[in-house]
Amino acid sequence: MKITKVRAIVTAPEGQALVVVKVETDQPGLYGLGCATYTQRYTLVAKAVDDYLDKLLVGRDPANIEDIWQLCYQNPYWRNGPVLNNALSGVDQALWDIKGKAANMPVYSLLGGKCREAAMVYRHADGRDHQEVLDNALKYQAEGFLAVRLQMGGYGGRVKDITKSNAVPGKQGGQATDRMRKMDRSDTAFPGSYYDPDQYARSIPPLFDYVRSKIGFDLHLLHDIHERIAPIDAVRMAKALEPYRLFFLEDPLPPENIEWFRRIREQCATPIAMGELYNHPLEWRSLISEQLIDFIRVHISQIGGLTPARKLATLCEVYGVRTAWHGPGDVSPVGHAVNLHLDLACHNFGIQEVINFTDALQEVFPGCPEMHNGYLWANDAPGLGIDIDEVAAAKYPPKASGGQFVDNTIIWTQSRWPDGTLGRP
Ligand code: GCO
Ligand code: MG
Repeated sequence: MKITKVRAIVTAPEGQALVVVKVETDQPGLYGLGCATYTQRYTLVAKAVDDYLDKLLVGRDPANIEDIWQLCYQNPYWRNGPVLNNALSGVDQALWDIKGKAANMPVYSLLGGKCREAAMVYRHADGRDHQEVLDNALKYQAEGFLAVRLQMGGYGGRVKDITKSNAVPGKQGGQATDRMRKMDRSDTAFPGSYYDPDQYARSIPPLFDYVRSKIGFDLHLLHDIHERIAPIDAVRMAKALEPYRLFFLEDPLPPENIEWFRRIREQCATPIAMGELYNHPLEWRSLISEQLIDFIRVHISQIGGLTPARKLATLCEVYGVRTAWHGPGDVSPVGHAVNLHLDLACHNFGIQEVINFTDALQEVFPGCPEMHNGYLWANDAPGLGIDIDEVAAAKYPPKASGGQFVDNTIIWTQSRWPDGTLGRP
């Protein structure tokens, strides 16, 4: 069998640009799909696939997944950057899809078979105040979900819709604090998404206290710090949240401050989930081998696909770390299917983040995983079990403004403190 074509398909059924790689073969009707979504720089990933990986791979045998992975990884000499890792992931996942179709087996079977029926997922409840967050969490609980992530203020807290014209600190904004109001001069402000790290850090433990006091401990609760506070404040927050028994606290520290995880561990037993920003194996190696985190949460296409993710899951299993693969809207349904195949096959699965597979997503990607009573179920079709309708995909081209973009610029990652300093998004 030979590879005849490798190409990128870009589509944005829900506004966010998704990149999917299609690897075609010389066998009639046999092709594979892989997720290569790096939504913030999607055109660059598509270029890397179309201009380099196609030429590198045409004529090779798609059965040799490991060799092709190593080849794509080291061929550019410099490696582990987000653009090339995503391009590589698209090819890698497509090769697993092809192998499954050729063997007439779902990918979870190739990985050793199911060790659970379905994967427990969590949903995101946000709000401007305690009651709004609680109401949204209760809605998910009523729909049968077993785990809910609570966000209020700062990242995910419905501060306001950000556009270029209103992206200045707002006196009226729900988030406005005295500190912000003092700096509120729209004529001089840098555009951005403003938040007050101190106010945000103080607001989260009382939120969990309120929600736990109303619903008890049956529902699993989670929170994402999104690296928005100083390292010592992350230590304080993890410690303050300990009594509320979080399923996990996510992204307390940016990749630049990895050494601080030890400080969190020394202080408390709040479970830590980490990794959506990681690209390089050295970012996770010591966190796992020294048991400084509880859940690995990488964005599988950012680390180069299913092949490295499967090895990473095994490394985690040895050290008692569980998986919680990143599953936001900027993972394509093909990527969500890959997450799920690993969830079903890895004994050390923890929990899965997932999105609503809307009508538009299902129209473009027939075969999306299905959600029932808080669990995500895979179909039993060979390969990844998901397809792309390219005619439908072409109906949803990414736009320069829409989704996260305003004039081809992303505002939400320009997060700023009250005095205008750029913080971490
Ligand atoms: C999450 C995330 C995401 C990221 C997004 C970046 O935990 O789901 O933090 O929502 O912000 O994927 O593009
Ligand atoms: Mg996150």
